[in-house]
Amino acid sequence: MRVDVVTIFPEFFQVLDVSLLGKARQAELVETHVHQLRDWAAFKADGTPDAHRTVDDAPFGGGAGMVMKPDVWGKALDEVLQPGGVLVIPSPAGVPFTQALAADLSTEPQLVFACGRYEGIDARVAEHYASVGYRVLEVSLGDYVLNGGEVAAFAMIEAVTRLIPGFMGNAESIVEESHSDGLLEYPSYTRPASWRGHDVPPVLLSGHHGKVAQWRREQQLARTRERRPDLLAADEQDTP
Ligand code: 6GU
Repeated sequence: MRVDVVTIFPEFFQVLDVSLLGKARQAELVETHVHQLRDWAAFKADGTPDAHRTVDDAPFGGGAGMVMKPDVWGKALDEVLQPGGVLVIPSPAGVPFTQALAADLSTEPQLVFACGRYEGIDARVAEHYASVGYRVLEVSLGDYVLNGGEVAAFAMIEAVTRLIPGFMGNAESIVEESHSDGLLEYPSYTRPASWRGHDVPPVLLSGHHGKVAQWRREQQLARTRERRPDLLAADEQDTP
């Protein structure tokens, strides 16, 4: 997989080298390319030089904040998007980013993250690339507001690239983790068996694999019902 990021803060993505993603890159399962959006803002739409390399402008219709200019994004994405590439636009107004979407994106040949700041990117950018045949997704991490798409893109890149087949050493640790089966993960313990007066649940020391598996399933259900009742099917919710 090839991952491209277009941003006015490319330095932010230097961390990509040292995160989990470093392993996938070493195994040559993913290549990352980070681009400075302002490199496509050296000239204004009329062809005259723009010493300020302006990427934003006031919103039509009025209101607070600035909107990122479609002409600058168009020049950038025309160069960066490859045939078959997917355009991902992090936005608090997007569809929810889920484990299922991460798994879906992990099989795409190219992901291009268009990181907007301010009040977002002119809406015609998403419209245009969808109209010429690209898969375009506006995606949100959750119901809270970040200053820009960079932190969200970073989280999505990590969630997607760790699912690329061959990335993780232990395939089971992906199968068992939270959300892959729609439930939260069970609690985990290691030595010592007693710590500051808190004991590891005795069933985990019993050596009885069947009882351990049953206990873990019960813990998953109890945790999910307590913390994330929205993840349970309607007929499982609010059961005493
Ligand atoms: Cl994807 N972007 C921004 N700016 N804020 C967010 C978000 C994305 N997801 C949650 N909050």
